Amino acid sequence: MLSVCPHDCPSACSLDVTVAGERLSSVVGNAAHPFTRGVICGKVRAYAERVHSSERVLRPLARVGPKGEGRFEPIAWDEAIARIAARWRRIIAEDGAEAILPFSYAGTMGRIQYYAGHPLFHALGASRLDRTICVSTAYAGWAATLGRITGNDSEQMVGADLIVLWGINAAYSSINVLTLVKQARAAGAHVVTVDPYRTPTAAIADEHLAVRPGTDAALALAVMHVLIAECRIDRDYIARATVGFDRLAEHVRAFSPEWAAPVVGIPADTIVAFARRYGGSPRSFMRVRIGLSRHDNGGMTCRTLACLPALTGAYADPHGGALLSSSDAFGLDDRIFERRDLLEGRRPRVINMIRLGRALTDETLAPPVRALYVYNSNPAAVCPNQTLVLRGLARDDLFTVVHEQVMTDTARYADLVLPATTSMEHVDVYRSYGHHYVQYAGPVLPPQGEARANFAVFGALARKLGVADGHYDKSERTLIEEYLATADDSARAITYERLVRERSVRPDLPRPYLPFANGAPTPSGKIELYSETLLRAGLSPLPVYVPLAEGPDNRELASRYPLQCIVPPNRFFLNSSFSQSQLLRRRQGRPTVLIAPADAANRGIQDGDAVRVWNDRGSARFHARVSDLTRAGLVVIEGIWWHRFHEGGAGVNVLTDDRVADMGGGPAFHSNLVDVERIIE
Ligand SMILES: Nc1nc2c(c(=O)[nH]1)N[C@H]1C(S)=C(S)[C@@H](COP(=O)(O)OP(=O)(O)OC[C@H]3O[C@@H](n4cnc5c(=O)[nH]c(N)nc54)[C@H](O)[C@@H]3O)O[C@H]1N2
Ligand SMILES: Nc1nc2c(c(=O)[nH]1)N[C@H]1C(S)=C(S)[C@@H](COP(=O)(O)OP(=O)(O)OC[C@H]3O[C@@H](n4cnc5c(=O)[nH]c(N)nc54)[C@H](O)[C@@H]3O)O[C@H]1N2
Ligand SMILES: [Mo]
Repeated sequence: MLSVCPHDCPSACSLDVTVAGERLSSVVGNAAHPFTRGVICGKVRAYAERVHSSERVLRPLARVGPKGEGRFEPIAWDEAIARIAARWRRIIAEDGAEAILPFSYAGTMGRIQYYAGHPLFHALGASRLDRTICVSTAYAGWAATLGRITGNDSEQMVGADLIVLWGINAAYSSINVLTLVKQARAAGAHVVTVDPYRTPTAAIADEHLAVRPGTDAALALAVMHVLIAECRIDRDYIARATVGFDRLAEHVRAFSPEWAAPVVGIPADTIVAFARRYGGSPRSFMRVRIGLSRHDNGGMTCRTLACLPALTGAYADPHGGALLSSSDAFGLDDRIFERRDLLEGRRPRVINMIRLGRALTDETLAPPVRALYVYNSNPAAVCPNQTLVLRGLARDDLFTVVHEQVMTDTARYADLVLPATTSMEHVDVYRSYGHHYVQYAGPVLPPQGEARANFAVFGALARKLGVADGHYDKSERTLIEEYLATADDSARAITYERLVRERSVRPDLPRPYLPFANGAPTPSGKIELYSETLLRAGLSPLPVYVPLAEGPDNRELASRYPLQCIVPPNRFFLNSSFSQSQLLRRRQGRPTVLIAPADAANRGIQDGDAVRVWNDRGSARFHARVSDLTRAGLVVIEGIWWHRFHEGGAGVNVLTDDRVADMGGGPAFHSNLVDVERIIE
């Protein structure tokens, strides 16, 4: 039977699943799917263990012990719904609906279950959550240059002369990109990765540019300097598709490879060689991911990178260009799920999700957050400034409901835990941010225990509270039909019948897909090398490199915390999902910090030693992996372990800050200064 991987990953793989009796017995990649091509990650191959996990929440639970301890007793669904409705009614009467805060992200990418709560919370007038934790900063930067979140189709990289994997560890986080890269390489492409440490993706590339974190814009400016100085540019394309070239050309004269070398941490002649190779052919495909945007300067960095293919005309080449995300490649309107109309003109306050800890602990906030409803997310583990998040979640006067598949760190702080179905047990429609296929998946298993889908639970709450119930009376079929009815010309071919029959349908997009061949949907209609919009927002209208607020240029802080620390994904977890799996925890090993031999030697640390990593925000325990995969001055902590499985009980995000990056309200997860010491026991 076919299904779809629901997780927050650009691959949105088509799955071939086998069910034996009432149990999922195997999950493999759908060999017939043109993008998945039978290849899926190790996490999802182990999906049976997730669906039938001993950590599954199977009944509604009410807390009996202190918050965080995880002692609960079962209650009936009706009782749970009645308790929530009664408590919310009281809070609304006393403090208004803004005292209720929903908290969710992309635990599932399925459109129905992702947006299930929005209509209810809008109708109540609850606080709105600004869902910034992942892509907002990158997308804001990309849009500043290109106006729209799309790019050349990743399948087009096969045939490229050069592939630049910029801030993407595809071997861990989007395995299908690697399939394409390997194919392109076999056909002659030279592959360069740009990443602060030697990831498994860098290890298979022809070349690895080990940039210092947060300095990609400096590298890109120096590349532009060389391209323009040596006339390796496409003047026709620039004239037809861009604005601001003359100002950019004047501006980048100052940013020579010699200027960039000490900033970026790679030699000037390497930068020159890279620029020449990049400018040697418009057949250069840049696959950019979010890693490089998770810094104070992340929006400007993405905006700067998006300018590069415009100089060489690569955007118009059938095998060139750039892709950050394909999420707006065609029009299907999420607003039919989100139902902003139910706000009826009200404008409840907006709370940035990366500042959850502050929202829960700020005593001046009026009204205070008195009720939190968490679904599709595990904020106790994934939010920055974890110490503050946990302090907030531990508040005795906070009424917390967590709707979950598994007993996460966050669920342990709940007053009520509600059991959620997995994608194997409910219906949804999926689109991807890495490819162009729209997919449908229905249940292959009955709901486990008393689990219910998000849409059903919000429907029960809406009926009990007497708001927005009309929306929740719709069937999944009606919702999907309404969604497909919003299609633009290219997506019109996707009908409900076709989607259910074929499971995966590609909209009628041209091949090759070249959205920026002649310009871009910005205010000027062109690719904006110079941006009036950024100028009006108080930012530089031209691409610039801004040193990190928390980086080596912050001399005072760097004297106390001499190591930069980035915190990218690991191979076997997806954010904090799959940390519940004994099998995948075993494969992953243990919470680890990668440290260069020189930094380890200075601190008397040997491979495998227990170490403490700390800064002013907090301290957590890891085991050291001493290796030249990283460079002196940079430590790397991959992945997010549940606290329960983390020695010392604190996770990686005690080290990260809730500072907001330059654009889009997103976090600076990778801009951290820390120190490391051996734990002597
Ligand atoms: N296995 C696994 N897969 C995942 C996830 C996971 O947690 N685990 N998470 C999923 C989610 S939610 C997302 S958003 C996506 C993608 O999430 P991303 O965070 O974009 O992850 P990666 O594609 O691994 O790319 C991150 C890479 O960027 C690098 N990086 C960090 N700072 C810089 C910098 O300043 N410059 C440059 N050039 N590189 C930098 C990191 O070292 C890392 O190798 O992955 C999804 N897939
Ligand atoms: N240190 C560090 N922190 C990070 C990152 C990083 O790279 N490093 N990456 C950040 C990024 S990119 C992101 S996107 C965030 C992600 O943060 P989250 O969105 O919180 O992601 P997950 O940890 O995968 O947690 C999702 C939860 O949703 C639950 N879930 C799945 N499907 C359903 C459903 O249908 N219904 C309900 N009710 N629940 C469901 C899962 O069981 C899981 O516990 O984390 C961020 N945090
Ligand atoms: Mo993400």
